[in-house]
Amino acid sequence: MMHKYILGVLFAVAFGVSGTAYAQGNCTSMDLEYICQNTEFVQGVAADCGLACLSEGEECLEACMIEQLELSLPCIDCFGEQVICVVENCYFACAFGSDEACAECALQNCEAGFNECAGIEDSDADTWTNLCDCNDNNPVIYPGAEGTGQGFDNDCNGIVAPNECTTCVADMNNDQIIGTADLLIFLGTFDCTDNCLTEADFNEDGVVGASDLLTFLSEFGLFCCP
Ligand SMILES: [Ca+2]
Ligand SMILES: [Ca+2]
Ligand SMILES: [Ca+2]
Ligand SMILES: [Ca+2]
Repeated sequence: MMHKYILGVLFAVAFGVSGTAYAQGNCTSMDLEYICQNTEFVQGVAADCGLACLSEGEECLEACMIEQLELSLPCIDCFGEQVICVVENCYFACAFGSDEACAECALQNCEAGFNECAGIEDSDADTWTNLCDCNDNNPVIYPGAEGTGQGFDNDCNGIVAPNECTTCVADMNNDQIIGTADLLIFLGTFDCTDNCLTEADFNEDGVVGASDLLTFLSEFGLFCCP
């Protein structure tokens, strides 16, 4: 009984940590990552296809883009809507004005709608949208961020630097990450009152119980210093 409940709570927490990467709009988190890695290329293809399909409409544009980009169709639909928006609102600026005038007009009229369609947002207001912010729910995590020693990959480079890791007590398997493998080891000792695995008895009161669980949860998902 107890184990089942605890397991549910822990997996809800585990899912919540990884679940933050899922986008709400038409573009999947894989789409957003692709756009982040290939921003200029994607913009160039969208502009070229938009121009090539100016008189032919949305289907032409989608076919043109899907041929060249590794994006899902719902995500490409957002680019189609954006081109229609630009044609409707910025035809004169883009057909007869400078590139800057066209871009400025598109930014003012069509950027917000595109971001909403694609699910692009900056939830933690650190100026990096979820396109490239590897954690858009934490303002000390974004590309190029300084290490804060809290166990996060602050600068989103996939490497945990000495100024990013933290001191952990719950790294049961000693792999410098608090994850589901540690969770399983911890659960194996939960409710133990006799001869408990001492590593899981974080507060050293002889019982692996609720307060140890809270300690475990507070470290879940963190990167630990060696
Ligand atoms: Ca952000
Ligand atoms: Ca962030
Ligand atoms: Ca890093
Ligand atoms: Ca571990």
